[in-house]
Amino acid sequence: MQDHAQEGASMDRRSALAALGLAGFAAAAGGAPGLRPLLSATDLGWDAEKGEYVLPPLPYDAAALEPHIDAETMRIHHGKHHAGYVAGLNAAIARLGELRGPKTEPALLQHWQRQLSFHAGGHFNHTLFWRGMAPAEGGGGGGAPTGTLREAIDASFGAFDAFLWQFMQAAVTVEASGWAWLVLEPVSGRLMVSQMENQQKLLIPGAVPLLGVDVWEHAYYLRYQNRRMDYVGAFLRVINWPEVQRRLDAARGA
Ligand code: MN3
Repeated sequence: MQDHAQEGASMDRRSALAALGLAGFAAAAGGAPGLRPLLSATDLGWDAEKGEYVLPPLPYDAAALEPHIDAETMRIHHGKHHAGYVAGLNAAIARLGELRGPKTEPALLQHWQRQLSFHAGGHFNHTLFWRGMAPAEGGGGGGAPTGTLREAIDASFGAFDAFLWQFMQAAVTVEASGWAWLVLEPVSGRLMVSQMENQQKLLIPGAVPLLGVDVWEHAYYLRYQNRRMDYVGAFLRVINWPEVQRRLDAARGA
């Protein structure tokens, strides 16, 4: 009876996924729906031989986003903070590998599962973040989106300005540390703005992250101190809209 119920639930889930066209998508993503079409294993620094991640280099010089994002912040943010998430992710993967078995202390498992979630979020978010920016004034960053991305923004928010307002408000009002994201909600196909607390909480499950701004204080405090709004305004000047368009195309399977 119980087996039958479980089988039924499993079939329902499969049918639901198939109906949403997500079954192949989720399988291809290897349990990380929404991410794999956007970043390759190489982009993420995955070393299959060692079975661990290596911090990927910045896609540009640390000073490339000056004066909007300063070089010192970029160096510390990438070389210390992002590196810390990579190290934490590798440690969590290794520890969980050692903790397999029925006699593992549940609280210890829970600790490392939480570490995995937090540090995987930190690594993936930052990898998307660096590539989501480009130098302003002729370097590809800033301006406004065009093409099908602009059409999707207009259709989902009414106008580009309305999107910008929602995105900035989401970024400025995150409590303590977190992110604001523009995401593709895969079932409705709509673009939405979502907040994230820490590195992993609140984001819509399955949503495809198209553009994120890091509003942890480590992302802006050296240059902007407590003026998060000024930092978010500076971020808008270096958004790599062609990369956001590429992510939207990848997410849609274009
Ligand atoms: Mn950060």
